[in-house]
Amino acid sequence: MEHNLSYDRSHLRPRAVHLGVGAFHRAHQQGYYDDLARLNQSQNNDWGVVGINLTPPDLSATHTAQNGFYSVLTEDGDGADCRRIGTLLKLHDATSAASVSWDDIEFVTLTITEKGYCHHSGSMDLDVDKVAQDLASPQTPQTAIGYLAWMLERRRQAAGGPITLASCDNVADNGLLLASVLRDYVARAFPALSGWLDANVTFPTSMVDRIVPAMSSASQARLEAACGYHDGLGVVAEPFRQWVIEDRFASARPAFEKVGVQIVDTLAPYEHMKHRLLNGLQSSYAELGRLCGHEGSHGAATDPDLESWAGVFLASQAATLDCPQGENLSDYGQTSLKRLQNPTIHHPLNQIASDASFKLPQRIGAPAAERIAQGMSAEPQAMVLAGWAFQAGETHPDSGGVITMDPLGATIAALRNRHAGSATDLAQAILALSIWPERLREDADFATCVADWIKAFAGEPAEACRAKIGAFSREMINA
Ligand code: NAI
Ligand code: CS2
Repeated sequence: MEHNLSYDRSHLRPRAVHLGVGAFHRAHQQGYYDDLARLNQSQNNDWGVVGINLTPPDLSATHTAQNGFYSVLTEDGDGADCRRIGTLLKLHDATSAASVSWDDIEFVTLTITEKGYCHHSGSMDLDVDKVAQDLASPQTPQTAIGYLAWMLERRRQAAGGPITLASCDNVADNGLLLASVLRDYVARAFPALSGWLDANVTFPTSMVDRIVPAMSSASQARLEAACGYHDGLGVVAEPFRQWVIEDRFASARPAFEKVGVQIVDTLAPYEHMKHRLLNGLQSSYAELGRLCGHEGSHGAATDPDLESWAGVFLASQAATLDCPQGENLSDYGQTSLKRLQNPTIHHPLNQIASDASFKLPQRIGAPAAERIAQGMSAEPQAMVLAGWAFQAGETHPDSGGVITMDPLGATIAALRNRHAGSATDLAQAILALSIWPERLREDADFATCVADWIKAFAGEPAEACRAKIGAFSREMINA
């Protein structure tokens, strides 16, 4: 186990900002900065990060109390490794975020969750209260977009230099989305900033990957047993990690390629592969695995019926993908399943099902629409949406107290109640939602398929749902 830093933190400078210092950022991107700091310091590896959390929980006091250090425990069935991280130089909450100096900041990353972009089809969602409040007083912003706009406006006024903003959230075309929402907000709040933004800011898309479940009392205990001290910022994650960024930097950037980050010209194939295979499988387990009585992805992924399901689902999704350079889609799918079978990572299906209305469109809806457009069956995707139709809006905690939250949850629950007597009406109502690709909303056969699976699952105990999914999967495999 490694407990000590092998570098002198006084060499690090605040050159990067990260918005949304949740479990994921602490376990993933900080590891790459930390790897860089561990390289020979004569190579000017002086990148340190200032973290900003605009929403609770406020971790800044804990960060200060721990002198800015925390640990990441990575584990799987083969072993564990405890890494101490020292590159998160400072952590701010909403009360001090506006006081952060961006003068030396050249690279900004975000993991603010799917709904943190407060958007509707790439424009600001003006129905969100905080958006309206930010537009009314843009110099005291509460949203992430409002905050970024205010910081950039101050940079413009101070004749500051170009800067790169990289969304790292699991949303489709995350760089394009960030650019589009920010431009829309800036045009309304700081019109004079629009031209500066176009000339000085780039928005590379990126794909980030490491399974980092929310901390539980059990993972906290394992972390502290392995690392040897109480750690209020520590996280437990799987060993696997990947970060691919589009090569569109407006300013200096960390030499990430030295520590395994892939800098590529075209990001979409990597993003689609991850969203549709790994994330798609996770979401399929969240919707179907819970119907089969499972609470965590490990239980679902090691259930023989759902393991058969994985083979069918992954092949169906892979048929919609262009293989990124250096990857093999079949191997990627198998590795994804194996990662979910990691016995030490307890990822609650209720957590994965959270915000499903933001996740399923790119994970399930887009590949389903593409399969239909190419004349292929989209039955595996219809099964996932049938499972979602049953459970969206349910807020019963699992045995660990984890509940599912989704901004559209109440809407889906209301549709379910209204159409309780008709699977056909329920399927049509959920598919009419604007979150789905047009092709999917218009396809009567797909709606019938979703309705058939709603009927197949309705009122059935977990054992029967599992048997039906297993039988379907074996039939597909043998076909
Ligand atoms: P978390 O719950 O530990 O942290 C969420 C972070 O987002 C917090 O820092 C919070 O301040 C910020 N946030 C939440 N709502 C916000 C809002 N409305 N405006 C501004 N900031 C907001 O979650 P975690 O694990 O850090 O994941 C965050 C995101 O990272 C995910 O939604 C996903 O897009 C991405 N991600 C997560 C992975 C994981 O395995 N946990 C893996 C790959 C990507
Ligand atoms: C998960 C992801 O909660 C979820 O939606 O599917 O957070 C997943 O664990 C990561 O994308 C893995 O990189």
